[in-house]
Amino acid sequence: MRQNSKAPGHKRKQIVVVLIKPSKYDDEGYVIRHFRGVLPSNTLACLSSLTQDVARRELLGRDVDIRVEIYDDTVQPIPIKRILRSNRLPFRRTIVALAGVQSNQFPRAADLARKFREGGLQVLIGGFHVSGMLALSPGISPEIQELIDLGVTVVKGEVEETWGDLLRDAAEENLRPIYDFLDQKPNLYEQPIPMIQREYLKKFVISNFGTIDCSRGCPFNCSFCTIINVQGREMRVRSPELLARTLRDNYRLNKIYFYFFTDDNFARNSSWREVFQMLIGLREKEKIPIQFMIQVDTQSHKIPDFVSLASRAGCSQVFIGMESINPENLKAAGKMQNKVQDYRELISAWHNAKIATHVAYIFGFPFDTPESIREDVRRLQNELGVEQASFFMLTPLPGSRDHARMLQDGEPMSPDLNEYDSFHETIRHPNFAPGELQASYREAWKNFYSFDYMREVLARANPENYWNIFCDFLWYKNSALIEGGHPMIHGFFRLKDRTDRRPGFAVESRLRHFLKRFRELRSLARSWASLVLEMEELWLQTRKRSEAEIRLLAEIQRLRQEVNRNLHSAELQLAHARVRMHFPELRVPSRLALALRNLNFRMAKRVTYSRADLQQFWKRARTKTLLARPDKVVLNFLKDVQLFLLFVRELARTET
Ligand code: B12
Ligand code: SF4
Repeated sequence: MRQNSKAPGHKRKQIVVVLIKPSKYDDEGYVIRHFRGVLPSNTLACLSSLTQDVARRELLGRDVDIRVEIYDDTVQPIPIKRILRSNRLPFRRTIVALAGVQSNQFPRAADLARKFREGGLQVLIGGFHVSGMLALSPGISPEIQELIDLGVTVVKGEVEETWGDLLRDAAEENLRPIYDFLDQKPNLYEQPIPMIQREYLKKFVISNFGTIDCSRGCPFNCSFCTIINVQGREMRVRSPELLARTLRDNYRLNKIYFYFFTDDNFARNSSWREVFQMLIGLREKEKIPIQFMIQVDTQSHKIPDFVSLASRAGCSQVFIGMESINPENLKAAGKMQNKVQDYRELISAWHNAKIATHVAYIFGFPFDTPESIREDVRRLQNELGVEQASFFMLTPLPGSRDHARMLQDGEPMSPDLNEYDSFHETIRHPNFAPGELQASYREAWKNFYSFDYMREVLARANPENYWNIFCDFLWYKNSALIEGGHPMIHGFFRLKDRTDRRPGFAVESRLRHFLKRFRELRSLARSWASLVLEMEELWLQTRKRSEAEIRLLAEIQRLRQEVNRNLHSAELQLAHARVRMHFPELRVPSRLALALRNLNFRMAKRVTYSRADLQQFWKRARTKTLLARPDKVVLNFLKDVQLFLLFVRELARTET
């Protein structure tokens, strides 16, 4: 965006702020990027709003135009050459800000930083890796020092109150190697709210979906947590009025009404009541159909009115920091607020409010074993009945007490930060052989998201939530079991840029790369086909039926019984002949013609149940190809296509 004021007589200065959210590398050194992502970056939205605010307030002077460009490496290639070229004009300065860089994204961010520095651009890096690492580790760690030596500016902490100063230093080409704002935590109350750009959202599966952090910090003290050491244990909140204004604008301008409020613990946001009441007002008075999910702790249900107001305010799902069912593990992690004996009451409280529960669950705590992991998954399903679980492997994340202690004690940890994504083994666990934790972790995903359990969850789902949960299942199964990664990292349809490979991995020849990709895509197509059929069956067995459909089916059933009771076989034959007479244009065997006429009628019945008989037919047809009757093959194929189209139509109708 640009400022309007013009200083006559001389060329206006331009500052281009390029905000880049780096991705990470996969195990083969390719950047993890998808054709469509699932969750847009809140940090990009946040820094973009802050930059626009600096421009609006003319903090760099009246004769400076500020333009902001955002790039998300997880869903688009970074046009490095174009960005480098944009800095060549004498009146323009391009500043690259590597945004919200987590530890697992640091190696990728460092490679991007190197390329921009080689091209002479000013580069800044911020986010949880540098902030967490510098907050708890003594001195500057080697990977951060390496960037500083390259001339990259490292920013520790949050910048709501200082972004203008940083941009001014950059505009004057006077950036310092390190800025430390950790002890100057900004008051968020009146700060600009993260604003999502419509164009950016088009790169995501759901384009009416936004992220906003309504508060920062958490009062608890878990040993694996980085948040408390970067954003602090004292809560800071955003103004509910400003939030309301943004939500209204997002709805009116961009039709965004589904949110992930990214607060680490919304239950400890001291303004939760005001925020919920504001949301209730938007829903009930202004008819803005806001829906959202929040992250809460395991004591949240005990806060008077919290659950009931969340429900009225449009909460459809809570992400609960459960982490473990074993009290010994919770004690070891300092997660004293989690009381296993309260878990059932916690889950029922949210269920009674018709809000789906999604638990965060960590494997790799000291008392875990391969068998205990299996048992935990069973208990999550059978005893607690949670709709969803996200599994993580315990990882000493830089910025956490666990990491600082292990560093100090010289305990072995993976030297590759790219693996600090919570689905790689980064530490040795005495109860697991190397690779065994990884195998148990994978098995947990498979067991939890089994067909039978998903069916059980969907069969009892609140109809308003049915498609949210259904789509989550699709997303989770695709990410964890087909892509072999984590749903919070993987989107849909993996892209691989042959030439953009992690240093240390050779760039393959075109032919080799093409053949490899071909094999990968072939196996992906197979996995996708079986996933889609599984999901179609899940839908058939659990879909919510409308009153009208239930009445229609009952009526059909009644008619059938009446016909069977009252018509002689001769009369039935006559009826069949009449059908043939009414459709003379069809020159196909009469049996097939009749079957085709009946298709819609039969579909109504079949849709209600399952495609198990079709599955059986295709299985038999595959093994005894020559015995399969061609008319049945055609008919069943048509039925399958029709079912599939119905399924896709229903899926496409879901807006969130
Ligand atoms: C929401 C969230 C997610 C969402 C992401 C949604 C989204 N894309 O926005 C989801 C669920 C997808 C997710 C996934 C993961 N997450 Co996450 N996530 C968060 C959470 C809770 C909030 C993020 C947020 O919105 N913060 C608000 C923004 C504005 O804060 P910020 O990014 O820190 O930016 C501020 C400053 O750091 C600074 N800043 C940031 N960048 C820059 C750059 C420059 C140049 C400057 C000057 C300043 C600056 O300015 C900003 C404004 O003050 C954070 C914890 C937290 N409280 O931040 C964890 C957190 C960032 N996630 C974490 C992790 C580990 C992950 C996963 C690897 C885990 C996993 N397997 O799920 C994946 C990685 C996926 C990915 N590609 O991002 C860790 C990172 C720790 C670390 N040391 O790396 C955190 C800190 C939580 C934790 N467990 O400790 N996450
Ligand atoms: S409850 Fe969650 S956010 Fe709070 S300290 Fe524990 S892990 Fe961190």
